[in-house]
Amino acid sequence: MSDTDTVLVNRSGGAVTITLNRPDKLNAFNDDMHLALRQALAEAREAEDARAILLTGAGRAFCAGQDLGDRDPRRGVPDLGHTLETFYNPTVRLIRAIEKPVVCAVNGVAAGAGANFALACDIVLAAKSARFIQAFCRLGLVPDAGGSWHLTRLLGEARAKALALTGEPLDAETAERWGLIWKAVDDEALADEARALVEAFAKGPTKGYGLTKQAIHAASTQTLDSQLDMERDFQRKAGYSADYAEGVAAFLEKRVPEFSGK
Ligand code: LHQ
Repeated sequence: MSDTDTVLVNRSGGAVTITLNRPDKLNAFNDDMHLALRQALAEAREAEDARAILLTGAGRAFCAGQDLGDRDPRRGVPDLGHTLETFYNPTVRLIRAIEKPVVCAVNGVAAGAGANFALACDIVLAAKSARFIQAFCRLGLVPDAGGSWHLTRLLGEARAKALALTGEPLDAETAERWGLIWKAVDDEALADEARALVEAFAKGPTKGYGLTKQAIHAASTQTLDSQLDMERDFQRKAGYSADYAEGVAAFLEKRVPEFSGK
């Protein structure tokens, strides 16, 4: 890890912290940062002893979306569909597919795809000074990185359209009130609160968390009937886990469970 790395990775016990690290550019994405983020996420997904992930940004911003200097039409018209297919979409799919909790600590402004990467995470905490900006409309673009999907599901069409068509910044406390994120936190408390949450997840029943994520993701497209079937199948799997045995034993023995994540 060096100061010039576009993404910093820190392991502490089962918690992996991934920090977007181009603070001079408000952590805007260049191609290198895309690939480094994807590699860090993929490694955290694969490592058995990595049990929870925290995504955050270095400096005063979380992420300003695409580095616009790298997709400047004055230097030749770029194929932005190719950019999404190559860089953005695989990472959004990966975040959603990780069978471990992914927490996002939005430490400052989150604009464009930066905002929408945050929304792809499982739990979003944001500093009260942070703002979410669907900046795409200012450039003649459409919300990407899953933004049109997450905004609509989380907020409904009225608010999703207003945010996307006006590009008006949404402050963290309103984002919490509207249900776009989990919690707005005092700026100076954000890092500690996010770390505590991820450390707690890293000691939790990882298999059960993974199945819970999958069930909730499926809920928006399934009927109640199919969802009940899925819950039955997932509960069967969870019931065979070592963590279920430990959870019940700990409850009955009136002690704190020691989950292995297995
Ligand atoms: C930046 C950026 C940036 C480069 C700040 N790029 N330098 C996908 C497919 C392919 C192409 C298109 O995009 C997409 C997805 C997207 O994400 S589209 C949306 C792209 N993002 C934006 O439009 C946001 C652009 N940034 C801003 O509007 C402002 O910087 C915000 C509101 C985020 C923050 O404003 P301030 O706090 O006033 O900071 P600032 O504007 O002064 O920025 C600080 C520096 O960061 C500055 O550089 P400088 O050398 O002058 O200090 C900016 O140029 C640079 N920066 N965002 N996206």
